[in-house]
Amino acid sequence: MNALRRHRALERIWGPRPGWRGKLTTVNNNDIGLMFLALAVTYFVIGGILAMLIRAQLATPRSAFMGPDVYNQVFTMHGVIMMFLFAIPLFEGLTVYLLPKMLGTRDLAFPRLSAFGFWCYAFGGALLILALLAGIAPDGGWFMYPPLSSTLGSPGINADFWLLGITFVEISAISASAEIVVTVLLYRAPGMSLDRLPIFAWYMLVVAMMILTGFPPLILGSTLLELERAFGMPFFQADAGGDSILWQHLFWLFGHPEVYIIFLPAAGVISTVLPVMARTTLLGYGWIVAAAVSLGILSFGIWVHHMYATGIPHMGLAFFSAASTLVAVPTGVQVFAWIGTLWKGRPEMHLPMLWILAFFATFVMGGLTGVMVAVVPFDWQSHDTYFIVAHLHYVLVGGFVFPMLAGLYYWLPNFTGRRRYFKLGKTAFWLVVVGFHGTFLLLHWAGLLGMRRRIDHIEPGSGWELINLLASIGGFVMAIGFALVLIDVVVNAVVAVRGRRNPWQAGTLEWAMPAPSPSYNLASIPKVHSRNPLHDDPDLPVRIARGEGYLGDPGSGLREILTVEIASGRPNSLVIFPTNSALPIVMAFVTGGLFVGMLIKAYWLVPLSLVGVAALGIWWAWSLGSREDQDSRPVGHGLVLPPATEVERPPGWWGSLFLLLADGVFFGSLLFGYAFLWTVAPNWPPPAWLEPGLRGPLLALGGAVLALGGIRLADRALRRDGGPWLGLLLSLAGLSALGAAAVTVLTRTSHDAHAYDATLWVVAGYVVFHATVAGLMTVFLALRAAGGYLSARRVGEARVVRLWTDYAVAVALLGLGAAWLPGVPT
Ligand code: HEM
Ligand SMILES: [Cu+2]
Repeated sequence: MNALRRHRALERIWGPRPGWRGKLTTVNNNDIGLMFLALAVTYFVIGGILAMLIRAQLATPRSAFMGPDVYNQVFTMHGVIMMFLFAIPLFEGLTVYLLPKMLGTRDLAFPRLSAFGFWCYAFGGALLILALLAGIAPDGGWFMYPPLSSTLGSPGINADFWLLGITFVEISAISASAEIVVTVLLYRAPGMSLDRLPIFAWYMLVVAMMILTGFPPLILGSTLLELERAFGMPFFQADAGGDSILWQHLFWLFGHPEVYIIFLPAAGVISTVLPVMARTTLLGYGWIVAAAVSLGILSFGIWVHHMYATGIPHMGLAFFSAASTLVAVPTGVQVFAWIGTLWKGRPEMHLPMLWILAFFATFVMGGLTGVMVAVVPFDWQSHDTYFIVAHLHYVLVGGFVFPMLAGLYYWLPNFTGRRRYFKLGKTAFWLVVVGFHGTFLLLHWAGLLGMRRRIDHIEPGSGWELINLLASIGGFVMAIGFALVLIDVVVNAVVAVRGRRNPWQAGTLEWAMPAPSPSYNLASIPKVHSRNPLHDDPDLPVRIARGEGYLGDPGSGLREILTVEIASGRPNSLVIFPTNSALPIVMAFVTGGLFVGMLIKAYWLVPLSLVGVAALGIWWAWSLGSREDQDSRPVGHGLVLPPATEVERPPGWWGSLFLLLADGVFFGSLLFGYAFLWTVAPNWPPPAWLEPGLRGPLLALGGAVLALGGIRLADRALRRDGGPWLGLLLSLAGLSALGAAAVTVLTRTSHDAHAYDATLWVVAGYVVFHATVAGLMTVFLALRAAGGYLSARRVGEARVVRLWTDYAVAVALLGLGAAWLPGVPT
């Protein structure tokens, strides 16, 4: 088969359906990645316009341009859009598009999940934009502190848009992250061991793990606040046993890691682009990986530095201040590795390199002011002034936007297959950089002079007028610069001047395919021997196109892809991917019903949507798998691999594992909240603890034994080719008992009397929910067994259900134990 016929055959297998329906049903990583990127850039433009409105308002004293109501919505939405709808999704889009290419594979691990994530993002974002246009957008600042955001401070619907819209968007971040982790671990070109991973993939792995562990506290916080607003469950109200500081803990448990979740992808771009621009290899690969991993871990320990002004005990202040300064160490390791790389090479001043230099200058300054505010007395002085606003923009714009622009100009030839013909880029660069420093360097000073953030006008005679005028002019210069970048990209993408395939002579695999890349990415999968496969063998792209790697024969007509062993990169199994489908968009739409139902207080819509999501989920899962054992199949080069449906731990098991990790962090945060209120909240404990009695604990213990034993019995029977019926029945009975045990808690407390009762309600509700999910999965497994989808070799699905059952049992015992224990002595 020649290269062109292979191309046509593969495109038919992997490509989207034609026309606009193709866009709605595609699950291909190239389409989804580009859609993510386009939407994120759109949000950047919207957020930027809001920033210009802010600067216009503050350019002159007592400006009547916007009233306080509108101003509050504008700065809140600016922060919200930039943090949640621009930065994270832009990184997701870049990863979804590039990661499979870099890893030498054909798509991400769960294509339908990526599509689902994208649509959740699109719908959730649309909700917020609608609110903005209707003038009912959130106005309590991007971190939404209660009581400003409680029904007391925000009686309208505004705050609900934040809580619901953002949670919806976060679902997409969590699903994308589970998928990124599994892709990096399992889906790579054979031979790509962990120490040969492209450095970008390492960063993506760390960031995805951070999202999985960092976002759940925020989702929990939003859930609790929304429950308080909708049903009067008083988690954050001091007079009913709650504590508004709990919100701050949950928010910053997310918020601080978020800073690194935004910075690390940018650092990944720099570690990828810098060596190529310097015509050398990256210095200290191992050190950089270690630094990224330790930054990921360290950043979770220091959320309290955002709360110095809330009356934290002195010991705590000292500890968190020291820990915050410690972060400078791994950051320093990275910066020195980059400087060393520059030193070692012969840097060429192309546009990506210019943006990297702008990043260096800006980010180092942002880092220095960061060390300043990590010092407690200084923070007390500068808290909530423009010094902080300036610091955070140095870090966010310098540490994220500039590196992403470096990446944009670096990968543009790869995205479009074109050469840059119009060269507006350099002018744009200078406008942005000069405008940026003109704005924010000055604003540090305004902050030191005492200008508070979030004020809607400045008074004449305050001494801040000139600074603000100059800062606003700088802001508009920067805006013109960004507009020029956009124009530059668009005209260069449209004007057809074909470029060379690998203009920078990079060594990583994303340059080994035609540009723009075909839907299947690689015509055949190469074997990898080093970190820079294209430097080992410059002919590799041609040989890949000729089908000389693995899976070069599209004869089966199926979407075939390889998995590898995690550490060694040895080929492990053959996976058949699902095809395009409307399921993800429909499911995202039905999920949206849940949020809209809460928003417009049409509560009947909520259970209805839940049932819909469950039904669609079952349909989704049902369409996978196979009804008969399959033989191992040749994949080329004499290699024969078993199908993934017949390995012990299929990709779906790994996916579940990481989703459960996020779920476990959510639950852990819930228990943290319970313990926190218990130890510090006023009016706590309430007069009476819940006494467990005998019925509840017996139900819980008996249920746990039955569920754990039953699912194992079923597993054993399956492996002997027997019927799993008895085991599944026992497990189902056990899960029902667990659910019933949790219901005894619900019936003995009233949800809105006191924060204590409200917390127990959430804990018990969580247990009921997970027992139900595991129960549904057990029923599903029984139906699959009856339908002939399981056998002694096809045990993967049973393993997945066992994982979820074990999790449900564990959280039931922990959660109910925590609820009952204080009542035991009474
Ligand atoms: C494009 C140039 C930008 C300009 C001129 C700008 C301007 C501003 C200004 C003046 C404020 C203060 C509002 C106030 O306190 O009343 C602000 C707040 C903020 N900005 Fe930006 N910004 C820009 C880009 C960004 C980017 C790229 C991000 C994040 C990735 C970002 C994130 C934030 C956040 C989180 C806040 C705090 C909002 C709040 O207090 O609730 N900004 N911005
Ligand atoms: Cu922080």
